[in-house]
Amino acid sequence: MSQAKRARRSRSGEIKKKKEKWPGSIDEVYPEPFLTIPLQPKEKKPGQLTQKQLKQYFEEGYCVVEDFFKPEELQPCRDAIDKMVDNLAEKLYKAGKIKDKYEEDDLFHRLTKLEKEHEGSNILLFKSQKMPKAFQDLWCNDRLLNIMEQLLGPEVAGHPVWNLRTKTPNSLAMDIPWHQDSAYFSNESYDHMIATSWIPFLDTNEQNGCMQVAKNGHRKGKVAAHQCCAGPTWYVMLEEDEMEKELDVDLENDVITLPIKYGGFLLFNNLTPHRSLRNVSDNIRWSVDLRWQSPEEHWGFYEIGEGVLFRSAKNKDITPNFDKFLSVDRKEVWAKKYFKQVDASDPFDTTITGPWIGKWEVVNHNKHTDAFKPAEG
Ligand SMILES: O=C(O)CCC(=O)C(=O)O
Repeated sequence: MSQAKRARRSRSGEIKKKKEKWPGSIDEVYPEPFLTIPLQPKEKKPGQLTQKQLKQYFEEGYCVVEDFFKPEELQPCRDAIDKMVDNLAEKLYKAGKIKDKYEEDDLFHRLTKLEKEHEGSNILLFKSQKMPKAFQDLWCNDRLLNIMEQLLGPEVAGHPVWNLRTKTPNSLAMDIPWHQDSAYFSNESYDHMIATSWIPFLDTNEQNGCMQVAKNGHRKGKVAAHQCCAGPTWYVMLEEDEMEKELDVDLENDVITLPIKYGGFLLFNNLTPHRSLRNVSDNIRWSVDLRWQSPEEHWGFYEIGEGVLFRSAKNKDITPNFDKFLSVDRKEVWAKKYFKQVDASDPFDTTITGPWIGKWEVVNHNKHTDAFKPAEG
C-alpha cells in the first residue's frame, strides 16, 4: 500500500473520506500579523496594556483587562439596553403577543419574562441592532483606543461587526459554540488582525455563561473548517477534534474559563477559538462585543458595510462618522440578500441567515439554514 493511501486510513483502519473543501477553507496561513507586536506608541497613554498583557495577547491570543471601566462609564450602556428592552416590550404588547410588559422587572430579569411569554424575544432584541449612542461612545472610548493603538498600530477603525448578546437563562438560541470570528467574516479577513473587546454588563462566571478561549489557537494563523449551524441556531461551530488537529490546541491545557467582573473585559482576535458557557443562573448575561482593525485592511465583511475611522497618524482631529455607519443596517442587508423567503420584513420573525452559512458545510439543518440563499452576482 502506498504511503499516501496508508495516510488516508484512520486509526480504526477505515478509509477516511478525503476532506471536502468549503468556500471558507483556504490553503494559506497568516501567522505573522497575529504574533507580531506592532511598533508601540512612544507616549505613555491612559489605559494602555502592560507589557505582560500585550505579550500575552500576541502569544496566547487573548488577555483579560480587569477594573478598566468605572460603573458610571458603563451605566449609559445599561440604560440603553433597558430602553431597548422597553421598546421591545411595547412592540410585543401592541401586537398582542404578550399580556404584561413586566415594567417592574429589572434589566437582569425583564427579557426573561418576555421570553417566557413570547419565545424568541431574546432573538428579536439581538436582531434589532441600531447601535445606541452609549455604545458608540464606548466604541471610541479614548482609553480603549489607546489599547487598540498598541494592538493595531496608529491607524485604528471600528470594525462594522458588533453584537449585543441577549443571553437569557437556559436559552439554546444564545448557546454559542466554539468558533473563530473569521468564520463569520469573508475570507479577506483571514490575513489581518481584528481585535475584539468582549465587555460584560455584570459580573460573569461559570453559572451565568462566561467566556472560554482556547489559548494558542491563533498561532498557526489559520481558520479551521467550521460547520453550520449549531442546534436550533444560526451559529457556526468548530469541532474540538478540528481545533486539536488543525490549530494544535491542547484541549486539556489550553481551554481557559474566564469569569470576568463588571468593569473588566476580554480581548481576543479573529482567529482565537472561543465560546460561551450556558447561562444556568437566574440573571440575563448581557455583554457587547466590539471590534477594531486597521482601516488600511479589507473590512472582510462581504462588501456589506464599512467601519468607522477613530484614530490616524495622518489626522489628529477625527470626528467619527457614525451617520455613515448607521446608514447600513447589516441585518437588513442580510435579510434582503441572503433570505429565501419573499417577505423577510415580518418584525417578529426570528430567523437569522447570513453569508457565513454559505462558507461552510451545513451538517445540521434548521430554519436558519433552510432560509439561506447564496447572494446573487
Ligand atoms: O457573548 C457570547 O456569548 C459569545 C461572544 C462571541 O462569540 C464573540 O464575541 O465573538
